[in-house]
Amino acid sequence: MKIGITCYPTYGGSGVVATELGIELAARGHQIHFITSSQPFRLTGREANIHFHEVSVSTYPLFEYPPYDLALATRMAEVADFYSLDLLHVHYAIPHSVSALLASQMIATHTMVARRRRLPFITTLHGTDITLVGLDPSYLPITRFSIEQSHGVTAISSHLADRTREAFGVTNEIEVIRNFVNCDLYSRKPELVAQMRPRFAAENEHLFVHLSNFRPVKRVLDVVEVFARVSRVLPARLMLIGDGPDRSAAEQLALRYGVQDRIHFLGKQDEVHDLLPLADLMIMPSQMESFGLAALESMACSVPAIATRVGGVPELIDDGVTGLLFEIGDVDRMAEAAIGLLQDKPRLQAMSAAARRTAQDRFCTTRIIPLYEDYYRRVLERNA
Ligand code: GMT
Repeated sequence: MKIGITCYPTYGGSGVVATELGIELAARGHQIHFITSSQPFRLTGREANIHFHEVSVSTYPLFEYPPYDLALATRMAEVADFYSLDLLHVHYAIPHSVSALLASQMIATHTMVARRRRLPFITTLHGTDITLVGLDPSYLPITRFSIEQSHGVTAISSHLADRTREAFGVTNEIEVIRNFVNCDLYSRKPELVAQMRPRFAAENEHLFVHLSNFRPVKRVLDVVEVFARVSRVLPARLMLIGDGPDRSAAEQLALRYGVQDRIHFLGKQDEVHDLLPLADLMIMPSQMESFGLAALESMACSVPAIATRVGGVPELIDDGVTGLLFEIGDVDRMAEAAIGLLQDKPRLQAMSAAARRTAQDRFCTTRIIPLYEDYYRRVLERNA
């Protein structure tokens, strides 16, 4: 198949999923065209079967807000026409599904009659496009409209599919295809851990990790709260991977607790699969997670997560078996549980192994990518 993929190419779970999906589909022989504002950060640009089309937005003094969504729609239609794409797959509804709808209509009414055809588009919902941004009154009607107009809609968890039906009254069928991880790339390789871990923690120290875009919804301050409490009892270090609006507040809090020297602020990192396996535990205390891709990536590396019981997280983490779940903001219990787990090595080992097994058995690319391929075929058949 020839597939056009659009996503936010910068840091963020939806961009990661879209890029990894494109890479996996290309490896299976599909022709993939990324149509995005810049090259997705996990792409090297050297992958076979992958093409990248940059969307450039020309400015004009009159434009207070350059119309990216229109430039995107135009580029989508051009690429679809030139390369005879079979379908468009957009990740994150706002504004991508609106642009895809326009592109689809442009192709259906092509000025050259012979080139008029159907161009189905699929929208994958990731979370904040529904739970935060999508519910904003200025975006809700158009988000609902573009979801309803999509030829296919997928959501990354049952929770998100339910939320979309409830909050938007969407009647379209929503296919649940959960997030996935490449279990070969994301795995604990003992030689690499032995070589790299000493850079972040001494032998007697426990190592925590957190990975996010440091937006308020991630509650990065709770990560520092938990870590400060654990540090009073056990020798420990923390790797904070990512960057965003709450980074300086996290730095200030670390200073207040006097744990700043025990925290590695690593900023945005491309090779997180090398860093995650170094840790003993991940902390993901989010206010909301429609899935929690960061926790899945860490579980695949045999690192269980201390997380919050929100959104789609319970669909990923089996509380007490593959990780531990808490109420939002309950940093005391999270710290207490982390200390207990780190002091009980056999239990931690069992949980790490169970986390890895879950990633392998339920969320590996080998299991999830065929679900997308099958869904594409069904959408194409329906719209032949
Ligand atoms: O919250 C983020 O990290 C950004 C956001 C995005 O769309 O980039 O993430 C959402 O999509 C991820 C990938 O599907 C999910 O794993 C996250 O749970 C989801 N975030 C929220 O629902 C807050």
